[in-house]
Amino acid sequence: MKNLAPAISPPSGIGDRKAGNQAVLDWVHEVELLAKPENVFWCDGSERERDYLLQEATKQNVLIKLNEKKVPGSYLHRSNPNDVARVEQFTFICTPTKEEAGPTNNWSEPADTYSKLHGLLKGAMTGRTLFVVPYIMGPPDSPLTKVGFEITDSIYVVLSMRIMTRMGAVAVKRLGNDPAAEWNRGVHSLLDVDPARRFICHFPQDNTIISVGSGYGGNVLLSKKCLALRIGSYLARKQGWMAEHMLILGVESPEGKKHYVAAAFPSACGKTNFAMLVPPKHFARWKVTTVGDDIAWMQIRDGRLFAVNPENGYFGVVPGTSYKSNPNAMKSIEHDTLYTNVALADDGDVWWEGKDGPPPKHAIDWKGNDWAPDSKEKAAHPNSRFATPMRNNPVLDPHVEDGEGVPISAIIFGGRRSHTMPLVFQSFDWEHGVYLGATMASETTAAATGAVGQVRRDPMAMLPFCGYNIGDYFRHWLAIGKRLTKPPLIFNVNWFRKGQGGRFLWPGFGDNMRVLKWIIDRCQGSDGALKSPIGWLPGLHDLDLAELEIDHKRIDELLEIDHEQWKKELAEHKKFFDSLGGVVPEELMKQREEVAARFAE
Ligand code: GTP
Ligand code: SPV
Ligand code: MN
Repeated sequence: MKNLAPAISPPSGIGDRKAGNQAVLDWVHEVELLAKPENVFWCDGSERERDYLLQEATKQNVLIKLNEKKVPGSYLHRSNPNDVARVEQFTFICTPTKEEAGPTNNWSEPADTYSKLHGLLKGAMTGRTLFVVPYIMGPPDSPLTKVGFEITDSIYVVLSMRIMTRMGAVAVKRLGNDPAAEWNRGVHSLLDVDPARRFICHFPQDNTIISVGSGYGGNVLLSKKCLALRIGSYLARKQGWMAEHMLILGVESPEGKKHYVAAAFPSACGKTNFAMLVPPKHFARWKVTTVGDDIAWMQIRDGRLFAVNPENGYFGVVPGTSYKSNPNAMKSIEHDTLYTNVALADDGDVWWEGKDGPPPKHAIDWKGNDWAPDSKEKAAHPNSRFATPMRNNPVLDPHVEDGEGVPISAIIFGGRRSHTMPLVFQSFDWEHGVYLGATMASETTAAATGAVGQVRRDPMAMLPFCGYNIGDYFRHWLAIGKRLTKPPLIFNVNWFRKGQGGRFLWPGFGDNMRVLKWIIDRCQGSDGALKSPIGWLPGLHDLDLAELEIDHKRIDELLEIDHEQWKKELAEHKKFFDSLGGVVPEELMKQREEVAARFAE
């Protein structure tokens, strides 16, 4: 077996024991006794430590240094070809009862699961280094911020966590010495990267995550989907806040009026792109800024929702990213970026499908094989990713570090739907908006292993990330609404509707500004909307389509509500609710009947 992570012996002053909290020290010691690493390395987040780890990772061929002139400070990692995306079938919520995990999660009994995982971790780090990564999720002074410690035997995970979280001394300081302080325990081991021994397990009651057998993204950066969403959503319900799979963006009008919106789209459905949107020429005096591109933690203050981005970097989809589609992402990933599973050009630059310019004549593909433009295989994996610090983003919002968060004017749901769903519509009220979120669906993507392009219900884009019973999650949304005196307006969008011939009807990307503008108009009290059975829709003249070459027929198609298709859609909503086995709140069942009744009017 290939040695996945040989032990390293850092020079003195690097990797020394740092955490003062006895509870953390005891836990690390326990894992150490179990996994039997060659040595233990405490990360402090310093530049010296980064330089040392990069040097080691390159030496071990875990990372390849890219051309310093073309992509300064950047590296390429290739994951095992059997390990390129999240694995929902191997992801478990381990609550005392199956009911607590609910009908949408894989459940596994906690005691049995601990025992199985401890068996797998026994001696698993022999000859390897055990890294302890202290980190916080959220701005350092935010009341929402959470402390986590991730133990890992992957140097790639450590270097990714440096980008994706606020890592090192800041976390040790925030935790303090109180043995009863709340902090998340995360244990990750590559084992031998065998799908048969790949388990991503969450123990919400213990604030614990154990992930084994994978080295890829959302499976192993335990801060992200595991803590910030699955454990986060569990804590959020208990503590009265919200943890959501949402981007957060700021949008400022030429008059200087600024709004923030949060949007939940499923994986690989456009969050990063929307969060970094560059308005078209006609909107040149509008400014869009990014607070977050994947996760929003929201709390109630003065009857309003305020959101923070718990992350410190972006773990974004690479293919399709270009100066045309997302110039701000391109500028962000020009330097100090960790690429996973893209192609390596002969000049040490990176390449992927959809990048600007012609493909290189020869490259090494994501699997490490020779590649040429006429190759049948893709050069970059469809779920290849960049990890880049959010500070690289030229349109980073100035309030991204505000601990109290930014006030949210609108919540947007959306997914990939070839038909049925119009470009945009607005819910009648919060409860109806929760129904839109609860019944949303999307065609599956390469972000998770399994078939691609199949419509599945994905409530609030949280199907793979809700750490407890989805019925209780819906109830939590309804309860939050009751506490809000100035609730955000709720919308639904679909950039992906297709016309005859299977082409996207809407240009998308920067032109999504036109939809955003209507949403902002509505937040400011505009009455430019038409009532329909599914909600408020913009009339043809309510959308600013100036300088867009699109004929009115196409806009009609984009906004069309086809009664036959909606009959099927509503039947699907019923089927979905029924499949959840009685956990869906009465209010949402009633919402469905009301939509059906409006169609019958
Ligand atoms: P995760 O990181 O997996 O949560 O994905 P995400 O929701 O951030 O999606 P992202 O913005 O990375 O976009 C995923 C894919 O959708 C990319 O290939 C984009 O090019 C494509 N995409 C994004 N926005 C649009 C759009 O407005 N129209 C079209 N047609 N494609 C889009
Ligand atoms: C997603 O799948 O929604 C992602 C990528 O953001 S991962 O971090 O791998 O989950
Ligand atoms: Mn995501």
